Amino acid sequence: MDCNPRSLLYILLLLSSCVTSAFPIIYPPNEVNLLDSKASQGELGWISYPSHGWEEISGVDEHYTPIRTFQVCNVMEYSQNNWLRTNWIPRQSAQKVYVELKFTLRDCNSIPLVLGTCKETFNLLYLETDDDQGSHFREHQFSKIDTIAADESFTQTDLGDRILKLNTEVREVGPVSKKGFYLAFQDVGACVALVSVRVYFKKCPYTVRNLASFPDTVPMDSQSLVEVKGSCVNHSKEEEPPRMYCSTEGEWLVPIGKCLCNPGHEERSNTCQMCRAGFYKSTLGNMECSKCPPHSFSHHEGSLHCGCEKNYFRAEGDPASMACTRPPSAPRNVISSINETSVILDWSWPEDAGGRKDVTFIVVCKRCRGVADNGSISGTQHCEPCRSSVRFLPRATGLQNTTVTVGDLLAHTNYTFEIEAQNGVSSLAPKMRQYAAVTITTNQAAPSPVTVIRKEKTSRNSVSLSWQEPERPNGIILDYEIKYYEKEEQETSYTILRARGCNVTLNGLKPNTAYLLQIRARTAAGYGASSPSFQFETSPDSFSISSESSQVVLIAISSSVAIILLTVLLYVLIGRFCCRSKSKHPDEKRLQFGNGHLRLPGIRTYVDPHTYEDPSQAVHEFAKELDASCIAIDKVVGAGEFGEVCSGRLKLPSKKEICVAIKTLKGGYTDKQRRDFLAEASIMGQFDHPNIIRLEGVVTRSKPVMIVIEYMENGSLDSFLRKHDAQFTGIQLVGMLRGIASGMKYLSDMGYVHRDLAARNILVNSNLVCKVSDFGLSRVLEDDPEAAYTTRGGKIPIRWTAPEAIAYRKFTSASDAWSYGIVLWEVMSYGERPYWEMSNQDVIKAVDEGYRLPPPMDCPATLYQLMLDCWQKERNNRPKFEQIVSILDKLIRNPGSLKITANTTSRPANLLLDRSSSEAPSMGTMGDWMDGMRTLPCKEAFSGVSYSSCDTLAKTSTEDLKKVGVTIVGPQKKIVSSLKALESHNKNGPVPV
Ligand code: ACK
Repeated sequence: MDCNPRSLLYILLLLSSCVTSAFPIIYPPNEVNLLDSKASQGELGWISYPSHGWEEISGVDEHYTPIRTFQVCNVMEYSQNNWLRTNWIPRQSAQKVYVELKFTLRDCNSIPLVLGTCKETFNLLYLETDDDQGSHFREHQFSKIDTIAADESFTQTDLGDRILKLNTEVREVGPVSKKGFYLAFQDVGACVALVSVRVYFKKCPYTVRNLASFPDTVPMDSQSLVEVKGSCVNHSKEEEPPRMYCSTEGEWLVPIGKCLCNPGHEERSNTCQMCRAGFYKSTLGNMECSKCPPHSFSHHEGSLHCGCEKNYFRAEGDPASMACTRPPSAPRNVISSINETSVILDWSWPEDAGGRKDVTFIVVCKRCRGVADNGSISGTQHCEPCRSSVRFLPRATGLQNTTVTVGDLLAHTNYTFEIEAQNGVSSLAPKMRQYAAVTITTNQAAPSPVTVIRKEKTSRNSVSLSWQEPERPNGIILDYEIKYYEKEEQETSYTILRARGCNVTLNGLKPNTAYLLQIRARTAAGYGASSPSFQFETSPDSFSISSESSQVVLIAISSSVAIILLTVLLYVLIGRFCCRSKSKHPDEKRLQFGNGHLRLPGIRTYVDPHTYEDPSQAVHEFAKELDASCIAIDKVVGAGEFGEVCSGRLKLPSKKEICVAIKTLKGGYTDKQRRDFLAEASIMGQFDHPNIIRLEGVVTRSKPVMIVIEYMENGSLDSFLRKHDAQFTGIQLVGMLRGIASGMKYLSDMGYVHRDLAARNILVNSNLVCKVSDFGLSRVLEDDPEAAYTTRGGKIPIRWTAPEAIAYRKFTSASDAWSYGIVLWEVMSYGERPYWEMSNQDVIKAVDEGYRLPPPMDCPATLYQLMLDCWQKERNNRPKFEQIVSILDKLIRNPGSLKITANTTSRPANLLLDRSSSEAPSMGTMGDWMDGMRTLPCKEAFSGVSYSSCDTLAKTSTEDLKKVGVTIVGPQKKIVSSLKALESHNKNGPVPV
C-alpha cells in the first residue's frame, strides 16, 4: 500500500473513473441550480490559494459520471491554510441558497505519522458581491458558513476492505441580496476530496391545478407563504378564482378555486380539449363530452350540441341531451255523439306521439256548407270558422284528455271538427302536422232563452214590455209564453199568456205591486229555457197633484172622463148590434171580455184572476153579480172546503127559473179565503163550453158569498159510476169520455192547465153529459182530499198526476192528458179507485218503474191503448186532447170496435202491467165495428147488408134486421139501440141514459 495519503485518495478516484455511465442527473423540480460542478466536463477554473493547496483533478462520481473534483491532503505539515474559491455565482431570484457538498475525507488514524498535523474538517465560507471580481481574492472578506466534518470516513466491505465513504452535507445561506456571491473552502490540514459542489435555491415550480396554471414562484426567505393567483388554462373559465400558496420549501399548498372547461370542451390531462365528432358538451364544466342523443349528430369537433336529423326537431326548452323529436301523428277513431246542438267528440291517442310526452289536442270548429247527400263533405264545400259563441268544454286547445264537448252550435247545421294532436315541436314543422276530421249535422233544438226584456210603459194596472228574440232561435219561433206573478206570492199562483210578437201589454195588474216575469220562446222543437226573472212594478194607486200642475191635471181628468163616456156609449151601441146579430161561437164570445188583457188574434188565453189586486174586480170582470133574492136554496148536497154545496133555484127577472148548485163561503172567512173562493168563479166565468161547468153568477155584495153554477143532476162522475156499476153501454161510456176530452181540449186551447182532473171533479147531468168542474189554482189541490204533500212541499193528487208534475211540478196540458188517462180508467172500471189500496209512495215507484194500470174488466182494447198512450213517460208523446177527441169520435162512429177487449180474464185485483208488454189491440174502422158485431149471437146478420156509413146503419130498423135474419127480439133491440145511440151522438153529442 502507498503511504502517501494524497495518492491513496487519488487512486480511489481514478479507479472510479474506469467505469463510466451516462446516468442522467435528475434534481427535484423545485430546486434551481445556480452552480453544479458535476455539470461541467472541462476545467472549472476556480481559484486555489496557495497553488500547492487545492488541486483540480478529473474523476467520476458515485454513478461513475465523469466529474471535476478538488482535493487537498497536506496532512504532514503544520499550519495549513489552503483556500479554494468558486467562480462568481449570480444569485438570480434566490433569497436563500443551499450548498450541497459531496466529499470524501480520510480519518487521520488511517494515515500513519500524521499525528499533530492531520485535521478531519474543512471550512465553508461565502462572500456576496454585486459583480464578478475576477481573480481578486481576499480571505478576510469571506464569512464562514460552517465547519464541515465527515460523518463517516470509511465503509467496511463484505470482504473486509475499507472503502472511502462519500459524504453529503447541505448548508443554507441567506438571506442573500446582492447580485451574486462566491463560495470558498478553507482547508487547515485535512485529506479531503471535494467530489461535487452544487448551489441551488428552491422555488414552487410551474404547475396546473384544477385547470389553473401557477407560474414558477420563489418563496420568501421568511417563514411566510406566498399567495399565488392561478390563470385558467385555455378553453376554460374561472368558476372561483384559483389560488395557491408557495411554501419556503418550494411546495405548493392549499389549492383554492378552480376553472371549468368551456362548452364543447372536456378536461383531458389538465387541459381543456375539444369534444370529438359525434360528441357534444353544451355546458361549462369538467364533465366528459356526451354522445349525441338519438336522431341527432355532430360532424365537427368541439360541438356544443348535436344537430337534429331531417324531419326531427328540438323544442325551445328541450335539453341538448334529449333526443330530437317530431310532431305526433293524427288522433285516431274520432267518434261524435250529437245531442241537439251540442256534440261530444271522443278520439284515440295518436299512434306516434313523435317521441315526446307533451302531447295535447286542439279542436278547430268549422261551419261548412256543401254537404253531399250521404253526409260527407263534398269537394266544393265552403268552411268558415265557427262563431266565438260556440262553447268548448273543457276548452278547445291544450286538451290533455281525448274528449271535448262542443256546445251552443246552431241547429240543423253542418260542422267539421279538425282534431289535431300537438307536441312541443308541432309549431316547428307546420307541414308535418296532421289532424283527424269529423263532420256532423246538429239536430233540432229548442230556442235559447230570451235575455233582453225592456219595460216600455207602466201604469197602475198595466205594463207594456218588449224583448229581443233569443240569440239562437234554432228554428221559427211560433210564440212566446209569458209567465208572471206577484213577487210576494212567490209563484204559488201565476198567469201565463202567449204572444206571437216580441211585445205584450199585461193588464189587470195590482197598483204599486212588484211582479216577476219570465218569457220563453217556442219552436217546433218545443219550449226553450225561460228567461231570467224580470222584475217590474206597477205605478202607485194614488198620486199627489202639486198646486202648479193641478190645472193641467184637471183638464186631463175632464178629457179622460169625456173619452170614457164616449167609449161607454160606443160600447153599448156596438153591444146592442152584436146581441141582435146571430149568436156567436162560444170561443169568439170569449174575446169580448174586456179586462184589457192581451188578446192575441187566434189564440184565446185564460186570465189569471190572481193578477187582480181586488178579487171582486176580477170576479166582476168575468162573473155576473146576482141578487141574493133571486136565489132559493133547497138543500145541502155536499161540502166543499169553503162551505156547503147546495142545490136550489135561480130566478132572474124575465127569465125561466132554473135549477142551480150553490157553493157558499162559510162565515168567518179571511180575505185570502174570500179571494181564493171567488177565484174559481173568475176562472169558470171565462169559460163557455158545453163540457165545462157553466157559471150563472156570484153573490158578493151580500152574505153568504155565493157562487151559482148550473145544476148537475147526477153529481160527481166517480160516485155516479159506482152507483151504476156495469149499467152503461160502451158507447155511453165513450160518449161521456168524449165530453170530458172535449172540455179539456177547450181548456188547453185557452192555456188553462187543470192540474186536478179526476172523475170526482167531473159533474154529470141528467143527460149523461159530463162537464169539467173544480177550477182554481193551487187552491184546487189544497181543496182536494186526494191531494197529498210531496217531498217538494206541494200538495198533489198522486194517483192522477203525471210523474213530471209530481217530481218537479211540471204541470202542463200534457200532464192533464195523463190525468185524463186515469179518468178514462176510472170510467171504464165504473169508479174503481186507481191503483186500489196501494200507498201513494208505491204508486210513484211503480209508475216510475214503468208499471201501468191494467185494463179494466171488459175494457175495449182501443180505449186501453188510449190510456197507455196518455201514460207515456215522455210527455210530448202523449196524445193532445184534440187527438183524444178525434179518436173517441172515431170509436163512436164505429162502436163495433169496442167489442174487442183488452183482457179476457176477470179484473186483476192488484196487478199492475209492465208498460212494455201491454200493447192493446187496435180497432177503428167500420169494418172493425162490424167484426165486433159478428161476435153477437146474430153474427151472420149483417153479412148480406151493404153499408157505407154510420148514418146508413143508424137508420136500420128492427124490420130491416128481420129481413137479414135477426129475428130474436133481444139482439134486435140491442143492435137498434146501439145504432140509435150512435146516431144521436153524432147529431147531438153525448148519449142520454
Ligand atoms: O158527488 P156529489 O153529489 O156532487 O157531491 C158533491 C158535492 O156537491 C161537493 O162537491 C156536489 N156538487 C158540486 N157541484 C154540483 C153541481 N153543479 N150540481 C150538482 N151537484 C154538485 C157534488
